[in-house]
Amino acid sequence: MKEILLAELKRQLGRYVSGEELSQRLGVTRTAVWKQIQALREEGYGIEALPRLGYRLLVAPDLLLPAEIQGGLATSVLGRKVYHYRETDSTNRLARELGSRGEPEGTLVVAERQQAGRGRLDRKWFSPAGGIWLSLLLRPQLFPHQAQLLTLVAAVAAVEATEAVSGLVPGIKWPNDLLLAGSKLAGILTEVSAEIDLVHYLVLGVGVNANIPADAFPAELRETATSMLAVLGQPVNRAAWVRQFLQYFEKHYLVVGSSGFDDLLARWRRYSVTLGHEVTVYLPGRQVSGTAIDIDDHGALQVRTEAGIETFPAGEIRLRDKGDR
Ligand code: BT5
Repeated sequence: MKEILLAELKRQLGRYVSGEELSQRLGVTRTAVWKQIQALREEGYGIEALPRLGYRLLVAPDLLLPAEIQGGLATSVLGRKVYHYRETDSTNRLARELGSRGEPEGTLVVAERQQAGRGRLDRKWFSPAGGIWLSLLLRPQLFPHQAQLLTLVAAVAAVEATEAVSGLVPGIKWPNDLLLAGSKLAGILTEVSAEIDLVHYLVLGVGVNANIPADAFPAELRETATSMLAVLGQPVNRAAWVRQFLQYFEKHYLVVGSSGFDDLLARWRRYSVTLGHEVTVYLPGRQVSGTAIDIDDHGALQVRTEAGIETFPAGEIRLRDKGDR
């Protein structure tokens, strides 16, 4: 009901809507309307209330609140349930907890900041206010070795969402980085709970430097990280980014489920800044250099080295001819 009330106030943005009209539209008492107005105010919505005139929405908070994400969201499964935190340790950790408790596919966890945001191999992920820190709970019908492919789905959907809200088209560096002019805009962390031949659930964590000023990055990231704000000079609508991401992701997820990964892999190749380039692949105990030639049907990277073609299902790469740091 709060969502409908908010939608109504937004539809009539800047105008007064009487308590009577709202109570009729929502089919509840005027006291119930007042209670929901109070709840919205507590979330940070600026709502004026005047006797005889009614209610008027003045400002919506710049937060990733469920009502902001779900208003106009055109998905059937993803993001139908949203958990929002002003601050948490890690949205991936929370989503894993929800996964083990049996929460449904598509459940979304978003946070304004994370105190213990994580990258791969337990690396730290810098997660201040202004970014988009989200985790999506999925229950795909896939074998565990196919989970990597969903990282590629997320990367493609993140590029498309970024283009939709900012006009910027990041490149994808295999397997999980989005780059703008060579600097890292976003990263993806996929975690799987599985047995040998069965995925119980999968958590897809995406971190995007949306509205983070360039000088807010700590010294060790200043040379390698970037944000949409830093490139555009103006902030983007973060809730709109999340909505676009969920919509693109769901679209690809459904196609993948019914017809396989061919279309998705073709899109990934189009956005790739890895294929065709000289790379060094870092593996435990050794490193291999060569030309990245393609990704295979499982999302593994194929590299032509002096010894022939080698395939890497996972790993860390450096783009040598792009001055990658
Ligand atoms: C990643 O790891 O790129 C995956 C990042 C996933 C973060 C999301 S946020 C929501 C969800 N909840 C979580 O706890 N995590 C996920 P990796 O490829 O390992 O890259 C990590 C490296 O990127 C670090 O060692 C730093 O060098 C760098 N880094 C850290 N924070 C960054 C930032 N905000 N922007 C760009 N680079 C960053």
